Amino acid sequence: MVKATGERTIMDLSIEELKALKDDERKNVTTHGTIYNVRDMGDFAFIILRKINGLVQCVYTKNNSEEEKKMLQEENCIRVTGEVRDEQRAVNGIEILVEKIEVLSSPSEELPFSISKRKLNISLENEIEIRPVTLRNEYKRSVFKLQAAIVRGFREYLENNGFTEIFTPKIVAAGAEGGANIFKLDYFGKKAFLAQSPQFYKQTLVPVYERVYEIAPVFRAEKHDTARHLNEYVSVDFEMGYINSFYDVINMETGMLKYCFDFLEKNYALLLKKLGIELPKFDSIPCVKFREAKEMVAAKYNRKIKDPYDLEPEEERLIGELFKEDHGSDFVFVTHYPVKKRPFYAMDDPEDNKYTLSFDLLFKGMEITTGGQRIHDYDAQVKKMIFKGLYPEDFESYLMLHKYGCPPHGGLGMGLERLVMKLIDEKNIRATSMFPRDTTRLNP
Ligand code: AMO
Repeated sequence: MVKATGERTIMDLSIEELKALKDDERKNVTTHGTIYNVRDMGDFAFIILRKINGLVQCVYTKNNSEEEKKMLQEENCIRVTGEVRDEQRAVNGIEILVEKIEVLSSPSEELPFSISKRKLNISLENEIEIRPVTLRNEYKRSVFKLQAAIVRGFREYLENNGFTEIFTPKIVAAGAEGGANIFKLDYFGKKAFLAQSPQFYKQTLVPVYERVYEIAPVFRAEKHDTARHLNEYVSVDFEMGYINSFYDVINMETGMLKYCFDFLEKNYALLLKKLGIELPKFDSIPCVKFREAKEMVAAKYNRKIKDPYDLEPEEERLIGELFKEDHGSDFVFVTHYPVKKRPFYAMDDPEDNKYTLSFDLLFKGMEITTGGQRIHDYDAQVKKMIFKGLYPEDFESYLMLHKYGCPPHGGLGMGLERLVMKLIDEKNIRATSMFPRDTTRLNP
């Protein structure tokens, strides 16, 4: 009888383990990977192997047989045995002098083009069509490795700060964010929606856990195709109780970003190098009120204020430029957004009830986060719902939070794809969504 013990049964060595082999262990080493690229040098060839955590160079002495040609085909999955030696010119500083290659599997068709170039020379549109293949490109797969690494950093920070991870429903009975960008579903004859955010649930869980977070997909039926909107994106949400003001939320986010960037530098230096990223360094992030930011931009760039209630993308870009110039900061918190543009759960500013105790975080001139303090008082919440033209009876389960008591609280939602997009200086959000969903795309 086979018994699973949980012990290591795949004996392949990672790149770190290959590098750490002692002199007397370096002969007759076996490792596996996919042939990423073959560089024919005449008598010998460099085989670049794509492994779990990077590329390894193998040196293979050729015999020019037909069999060899098949064996060295790109995307062959192979097991290779040979001698490991240091080679500073090779990626990762080692190479394997090949003695034996065993082909484990071969593609049935050759790739439409070589995917081993640093950046693929095709349009984003075409590249997305064949993402199952282009993700094998080392740069491309590094982008999504970075996404995963950032989430690890955030998670570690939030856990260290007492947050509990939650998993909330994505099929819901009511929209949390208002507006028309909500997907409708037929749920066994009942009207249902795809969650635009975990807003109601994360607030509901504040009286339970005090601090909660969720990193999960959310859905927006945006009808327009822009370079910064997806119909499904990953939202990094947290919510915290007993805040004194929304500045506590702002501070938590600043701490989270600082921690995450340090975490990346400590644990993913090679990845950052591969992507050519310089992480922003900062001790603090400047804050500016919405109205002042608008006026500053109008004055400095000689622009008319067209929409007094929201920031146009161009205004965000200019605020980013202005704060980079004047404060050397890639980040800026824009605070106190107008009531008119904020959802019903946002708390009004007691000093001026046309504005809310809310904020956006702009990074390199683009909104990446929205957050703020929420209404925690039942009567105030019901009143605000009615003011916004909503029916409190539609929100019965959400309102239990207010009815049965909850602390002053606030939180935020960050678009993960937008953060990565700005970090790697991509112009289109589809470059940082693994399998993007937009108005025309359900595949791959
Ligand atoms: P909001 O709707 O502003 O706020 O969304 C929060 C953040 O999510 C990102 N984002 C998007 N990313 C890609 N495609 C989209 N269509 C898209 N829409 C939004 C942005 C944005 O800043 N519940 C609140 C958050 C809160 O207050 O806790 C909310 O969802 O980066």
